[in-house]
Amino acid sequence: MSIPFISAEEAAAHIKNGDNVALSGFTPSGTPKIVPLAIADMATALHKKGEPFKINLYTGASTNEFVDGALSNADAIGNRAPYQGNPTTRQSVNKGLINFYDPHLSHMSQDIRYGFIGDIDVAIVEVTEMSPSGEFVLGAGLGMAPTIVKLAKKVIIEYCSYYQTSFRGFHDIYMPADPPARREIPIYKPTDRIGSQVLRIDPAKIIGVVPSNESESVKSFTRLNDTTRAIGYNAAAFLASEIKKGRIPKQFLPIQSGVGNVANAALYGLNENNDIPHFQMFTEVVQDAVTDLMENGKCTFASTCALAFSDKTMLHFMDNVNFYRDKIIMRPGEITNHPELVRRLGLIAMNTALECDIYGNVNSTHVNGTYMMNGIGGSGDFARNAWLSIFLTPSIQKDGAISTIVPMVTHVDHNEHDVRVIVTDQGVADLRNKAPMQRAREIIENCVHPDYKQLMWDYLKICRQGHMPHNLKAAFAMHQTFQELGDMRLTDFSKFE
Ligand code: 0RQ
Repeated sequence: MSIPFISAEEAAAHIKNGDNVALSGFTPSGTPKIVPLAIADMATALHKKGEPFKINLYTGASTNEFVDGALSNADAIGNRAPYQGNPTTRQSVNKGLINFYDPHLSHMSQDIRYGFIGDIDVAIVEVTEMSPSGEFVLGAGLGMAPTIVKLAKKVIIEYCSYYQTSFRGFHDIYMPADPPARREIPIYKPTDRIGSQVLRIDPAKIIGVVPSNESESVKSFTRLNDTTRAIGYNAAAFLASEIKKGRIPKQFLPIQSGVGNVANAALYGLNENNDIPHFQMFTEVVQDAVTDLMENGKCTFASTCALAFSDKTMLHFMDNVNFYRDKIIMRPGEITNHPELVRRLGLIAMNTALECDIYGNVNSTHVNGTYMMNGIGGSGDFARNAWLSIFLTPSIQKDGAISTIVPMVTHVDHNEHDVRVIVTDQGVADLRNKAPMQRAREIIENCVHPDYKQLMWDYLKICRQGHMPHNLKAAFAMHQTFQELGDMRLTDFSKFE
């Protein structure tokens, strides 16, 4: 059966108002680009004619300007899940224009298979190679590709020819059976391969192939500064001391690290510490830092869902692709983030907090408990099940007007039962085997910025006695002071005595 080449506009015309549309890719690599742009243009044209048009958009994780950017600018997203990082989508989510559902990333594919999301009307998948028999080589990220092409009623292929070298061989495509038939996922070390190098799609479902020549367009990371460098240094020094104490095996354990500037900096910290042995990664995403770590031999292997490299690093990767062929495997997000594997492999998980409280609860998603930043992503998949769950954050934000360590977090993503270690630029709080008051002292002494230390002790003085002392009137006083006066340092706890 021959599959026709069609234009992005012809592909978009197959998508109807209210359709559930699922995309390949992850943060945002491997995400289709020009068909979503054409859908956005179609939405704008229909809105001008007074006709309603919104799709429900499901992806592996965050996307890019082509997808979340263009579609939210065109007011063309109704429901959205999971994880986004686009400023326009974020605004629309916070204005209530988009219904944003924020599940753990490992749940998303199975939620679709379990029927929790409804039928998938159209799947749009970016591929980099294809055969008429329906075998496709994916690109720089997988996300939910295997599940969505299996379940979607129709599939649109976006065929990307931007890359001059082949991704063939990097993918390990595997979909678990659903309960009651599910068995263990047979990965016992990060390098194990369990699936197929190609994605098979029923040709009868394919509407057509849209040619594209777009790069991933991942923006470059902010350069390391004193704060992020100190976080990386502290995390690495802590892990090195754990190896010395025999609480991490001396051959080390696989590393998981999240997205963003802070996670990128933590990897550089591991790179620079000579007491950290070379290591493997079992993670959902690799960022720019990993190419440096691989090229100097510090990181020997990475199992990931996506290569979230900036364009410059992606070109470097492609120029040196043969060096990386036996060092990287890309798998669906359902596998990279699977709690069974996180627990079995004994990952050291490093994710990022917006704020932490003095008892070890972590907010990674909602500023002031209200304003959605990006979403929980995979952090919860890893935090609960890792050998060590570490949360990283600068001790202050916005030039010191915000302390990221607060009396009570305004939203809980990771609770005190899952968070083992907190690392800031100030130091490390080891929360293991400590009661709440012991944790509070550890966090205040080691992690709080000097501008806020006395305020934290002041808070504890006005708390009611109990297992986890709090003063309910004052628990959010620092946040309220920031909202009213623009600086948490102006908080006065004495008025709550
Ligand atoms: O604001 O953009 O205006 O400068 O948040 O903060 O310090 O640059 O850190 O890029 O590492 O992102 C948690 C958002 C951190 C991210 C978060 C403001 C701050 C800045 C970004 P500006 P930084 P990063 C991986 C696994 C989800 C959980 C996770 C994230 C902006 O890492 O989304 O790790 N994590 N998931 O000023 C007000 C606070 C603030 C604050 C930071 N307390 N109050 N603003 N900011 N703390 C993801 C996947 O699984 C795909």
